[in-house]
Amino acid sequence: MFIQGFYNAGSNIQVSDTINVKLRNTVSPYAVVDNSPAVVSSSGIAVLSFSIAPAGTYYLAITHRNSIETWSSAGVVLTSGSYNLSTASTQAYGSNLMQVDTSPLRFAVYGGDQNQDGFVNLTDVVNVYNNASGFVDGYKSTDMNGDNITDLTDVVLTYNNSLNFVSVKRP
Ligand SMILES: [Ca+2]
Ligand SMILES: [Ca+2]
Ligand SMILES: [Ca+2]
Repeated sequence: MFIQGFYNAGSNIQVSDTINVKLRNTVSPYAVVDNSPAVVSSSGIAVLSFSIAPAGTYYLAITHRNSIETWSSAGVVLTSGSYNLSTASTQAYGSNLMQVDTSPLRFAVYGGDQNQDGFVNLTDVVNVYNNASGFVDGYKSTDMNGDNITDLTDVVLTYNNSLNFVSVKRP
């Protein structure tokens, strides 16, 4: 998987960061069965470890500090070994991925959800803008491209996604 602002289409790699993946039942209310924190690498690989969930089929629900929560398009057989969220937008529920590269063709989870409420909207834009005004540095939820600085670049990404009403899509 790749993260919108963290991905560089020129170098074909991304800034590595921490994510979290929940296993959720495939029937309503899609209860959380297990959970795995992980680090997604610069090449988009995250190794997950689930010790609680029995064998079965589950949705994957992926979160990241400032990305839109993104679900797999359908249930995934837990023992299948891997799931690729980067090859097509349809890999995510509701096709909720954006294309970030043409060569190779790659899709990423949307950034911009600074406050992790499932929507990219004016609240996120204002929060990012406030930190950008102060040139806040370090590991922050307002840093949308992972360069450890919150500045206008991060505001623009958030603003653009808010214009497109980017939000969580889930069953
Ligand atoms: Ca490229
Ligand atoms: Ca938000
Ligand atoms: Ca930044």
